Amino acid sequence: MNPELREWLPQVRSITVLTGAGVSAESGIPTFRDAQTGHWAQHDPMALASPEGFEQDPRTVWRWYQWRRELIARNHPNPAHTALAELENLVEHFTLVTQNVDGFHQLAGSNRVLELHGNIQRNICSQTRQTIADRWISDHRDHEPPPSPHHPRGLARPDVVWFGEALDTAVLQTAFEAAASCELMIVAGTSGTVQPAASLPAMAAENGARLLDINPETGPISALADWHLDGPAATWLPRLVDCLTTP
Ligand code: BJW
Repeated sequence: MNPELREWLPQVRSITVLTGAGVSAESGIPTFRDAQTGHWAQHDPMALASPEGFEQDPRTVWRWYQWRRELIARNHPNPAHTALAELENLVEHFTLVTQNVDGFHQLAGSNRVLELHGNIQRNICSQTRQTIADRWISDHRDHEPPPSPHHPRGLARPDVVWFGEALDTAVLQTAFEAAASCELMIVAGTSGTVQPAASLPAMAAENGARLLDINPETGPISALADWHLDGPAATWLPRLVDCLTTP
């Protein structure tokens, strides 16, 4: 690790972390844009992750999300998630912002997670966005997707943010504030291509934060970053925690 980073890290009092799909890659969850294994290598993003795609073919979209839910249920958080849960207790001001919908940060023990793109485990009505109880979904599981109890033309859909949909205003505002007020922003496992999440690192840098990018590839975030740690998040994040816990 860069000696300057190693020396500075213990003095940092305020860290905001932005995570993306790469953080769950070592849990066996595919990323979106990996050329070989990513979801978008096999599927058109607009067909599966947009309101228009759902309207056109709700069954295919529902089945894709059910497949992902089952994959998540069979897998577990990895050392990257665990390290971030530990980091929460080691820094005075700590905010974890994630684009991931898998809930692995919470499973690993992170207490406060800002989920920018929602959570795949919940279902909402496609017409009213009201939450649909799990019991209703399992009682209507022979329908793909189940109908909504809230609207005659509504269908159940995952409570995630699709392309063209607005992010939760309060969650996004809190994430912006955390980006604008931190001393260090750690960006791990994201391609930095999807807005508005991708604007958080630049906002942090503009407000004087230093940026640390953790990714086996280089991209727009590494170009902006003060440090790029080249490799998997599950390797580097535990090492960062070691810097704070090992004298
Ligand atoms: C590893 C690793 C390892 C691998 N360790 N790293 C401004 C400019 C241009 C476009 C727009 C703009 N503003 C809005 C847009 C449109 C659009 C957008 O950004 N499009 C771009 C793609 C061009 N944005 C939106 O539509 C957003 N909505 C919006 O802005 O609404 C405005 C509005 C306002 C008011 C009213 C109405 C509307 C919504 C975006 C929603 C994104 N949704 C998805 C699906 C979520 C649900 C689901 O999971 O199914 O979110 S798309 C997908 O991309 C998912 C992810 O969260 C997101 C980001 O992907 P991520 O996490 O970066 O993954 P990858 O695969 O891209 O990268 C993985 C990285 O990991 C790689 O770098 C690897 O190298 C690395 N890696 N292994 C560490 N072991």
